[in-house]
Formats: sequence, structure tokens, C-alpha cells
Amino acid sequence: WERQYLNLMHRIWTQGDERVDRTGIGTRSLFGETIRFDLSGGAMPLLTTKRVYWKTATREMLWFLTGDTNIRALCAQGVEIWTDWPLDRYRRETGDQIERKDFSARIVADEAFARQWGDLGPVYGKQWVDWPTYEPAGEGLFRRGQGVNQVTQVVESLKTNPGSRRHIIEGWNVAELDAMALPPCHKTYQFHVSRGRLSCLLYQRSCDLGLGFAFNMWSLALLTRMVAQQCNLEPGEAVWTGGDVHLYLNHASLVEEQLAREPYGDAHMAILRRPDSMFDYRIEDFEVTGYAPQSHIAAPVAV
Ligand code: THF
Repeated sequence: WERQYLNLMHRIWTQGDERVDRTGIGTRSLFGETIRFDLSGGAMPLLTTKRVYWKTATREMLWFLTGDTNIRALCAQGVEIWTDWPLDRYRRETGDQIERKDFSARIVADEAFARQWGDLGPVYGKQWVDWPTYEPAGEGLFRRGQGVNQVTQVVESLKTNPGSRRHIIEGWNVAELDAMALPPCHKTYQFHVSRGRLSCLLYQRSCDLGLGFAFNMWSLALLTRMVAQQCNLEPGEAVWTGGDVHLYLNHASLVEEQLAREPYGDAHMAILRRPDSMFDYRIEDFEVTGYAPQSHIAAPVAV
């Protein structure tokens, strides 16, 4: 499968449409691409042409599932993949050119500071487990209703009505986009049951192929494995579909280095126990074997 990724990387780099993006860095991009991975036998889509920090991506997924949208819990675990957005806002609004590591340390140490500066707004976690609803309160007024836990609902619908075509977890809450630090990239997950196997298709509107993709593909597979376990289904396929799939122009050395490497075989993952619900998984529950990647390739993240 990794060839699909490397081929896509090559196609974007050589044929992609060059454009100036929101971040000002510039990208080359292609629109509408799909990558498929067969999860049978516990195989997982972990790139081998560079080391992927799967535990970091897994901690992020567990954080989404708590419904939390503040980076504090991530920073406390040494996960800094969301720190740049709050940091950017803090620097802009206060003029204080604090170092990233000092900002992160303060987020962890100072709860009030974290409340003021560490929240990303109603991003993934909030929409996944507590999508807001409204109910009429008379005289044309509305009040907040009980939030919708889409994750619980999908597990329930997969158990009771596996043939349904409505097993969806949606992040794109149009009414709340303006309040988010970043509108969701991996915005729609659709599950599908066939012959006792659970597949999931992710539609990602925008993909940073050099950096984010490795995390997004892992997370898609991880979520599918967790849901499959909860529903007593075998893992099927992870199908990834990207809208604007791009390479940042400042990722040239990563692209060159990675395209010069040969992929090895697939890693596998075991889930070591069966937690009571989607919300009871812990990082120690996941064991990856057979992962022998080539060295990590660092690349800057566009904020
Ligand atoms: N914005 C951009 N420009 N790229 C993204 O990949 C991205 N995301 C999330 C939101 N906005 C994005 C944030 N997720 C890394 C990984 C995932 C991220 C952001 C950054 C990253 O830097 N990964 C490095 C090292 C990670 C580490 O040190 O632990 C890597 O090499 O993988 C994609 O959803």
C-alpha cells in the first residue's frame, strides 16, 4: 500500500497545481485521491519510509474521544502536534514572543492560562461526542438540548442495524466553524459492514501529505479497529479519500529523501484487552509489532 502513497507524493510533486495557500507557504496540489489499506490479520497502515510516531497519533485519538478541545491534556503527555495554533494566537494577541516549549510548559502548569489560551474551540472531540442541539423554549427562543454523542450512536447503530448506510461521524458543524481554531480536515468517517468485516471511509477535505497524512491514515485505521472490537466485527478496509491533497513547498527535502527510500512490510497491531466502551481505551492497550521503519524525517508544520 505504501507504493500508493509514494506514487501520490511523486505525482503531486511533479504534476500538482502550484498555488499560494492560506498559510502563505505555497503548495502543489491534486484534487480527489484515494488510498486503500486492508486491515485483515491486524495489519496497520504505518509508513516505513520514515518513522511515524504512532503513539503520539494514538494519544491524539484518545484525546478526541474524551471530547476535550484544550491542548493541555496533550501537552501534559508531551504531545505537541496542536501547540502551534494556540501559540500563534497567543503571540499575535499579546505580542509576547514566548518559545514554544515555555508556552507548552505554562499550559501544563497554569490551569487558568490553559483555559484562556489552550482551547481550540469546538473542534473534533466536541463535535464527535457532544454535537450541540437546540430545542424550542417558547416565544421563538431556543435553548441548548442534550448533545449528541456520535461515537456512541455509531457503535449502537453498527450493532443493531449493521446494513445501514448512515454510520457516520461528522466533524463539519457549519454553524460552529468560525469558533474553531481550524475547521476539521478529517471531517467525515463512514463505517460499513460487509460479511462480518468493518470498513471505514474517511473523507478528508484537505491533506498535508508530507506530514499529516501519516497520522490521519493511522488514526483512521485505529478508530476502525476500536469500533470493530466494540462491535465484535473483524477489521475490513481503511479507505482514505482526500479533497485537496498537497505538498508544502518547504517539504522539498522530505519529498526527495522519502521518494529515494524503499518500503518494507506492514506493521501489525494488537489490542491487549477489550475495554467496556469506546471511551475506556488507554495508550497501554495498543501493541505494535513488526514495525522497522527507516529514520524519521523532520519537516516544518504550516500554521
Ligand atoms: N496543518 C498542517 N499544515 N499539517 C497537518 O498535518 C495538520 N494536521 C493537524 C492540523 N493541522 C494541520 C495537526 N496535526 C504533526 C503531526 C500532526 C499534526 C500536526 C503536526 C507533526 O509535526 N508531526 C511530526 C512530528 C510529530 C512529533 O514530533 O511528535 C512528524 O514528523 O510526523 C493534520 O491532521
